[in-house]
Amino acid sequence: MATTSYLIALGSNRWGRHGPPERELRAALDAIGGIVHAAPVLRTPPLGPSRRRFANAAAIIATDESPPRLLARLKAIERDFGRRGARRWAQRVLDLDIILWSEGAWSGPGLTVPHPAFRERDFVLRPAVRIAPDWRDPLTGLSIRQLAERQCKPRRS
Ligand code: PH2
Ligand code: MG
Ligand code: MG
Repeated sequence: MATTSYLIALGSNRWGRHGPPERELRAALDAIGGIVHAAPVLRTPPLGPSRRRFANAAAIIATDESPPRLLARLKAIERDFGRRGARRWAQRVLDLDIILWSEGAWSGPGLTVPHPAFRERDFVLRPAVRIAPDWRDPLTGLSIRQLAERQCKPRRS
């Protein structure tokens, strides 16, 4: 039995060999394996320059892999699904991001856990709150439910 778990965010806004973005995400869950809980796929408006809407989902996976090992495997799955190039925020067949780890924080070359921007991203929090409302962000101490609620409220600038 794996002793650690991760919260993973999935995104797609391009067709790939499995079909439309929703299908790509479902196929990605099969490829990742070790799924404990998967959130239903949502359609979300693009944040940033891409004009196409995204399909987004989230999953809790159980694995003994370290964060860099898991990241390398997720990157290999992205490549296998046809993702090319590393242009930031370009359209993509598949984006797999590590959001949280049951063991807390991790920082190394090319990888920071918790994901540095997830607290402000509706397209991550909305699926995540469906499967992990009580998981606490180790940096702020806030649960995903609290982060999602905060995100819905109008903010003072
Ligand atoms: N991913 C991005 C940039 N913008 N917008 C939505 N709605 N969903 C995403 O997954 C997404 C995005 C960069 O990873
Ligand atoms: Mg991303
Ligand atoms: Mg990514």
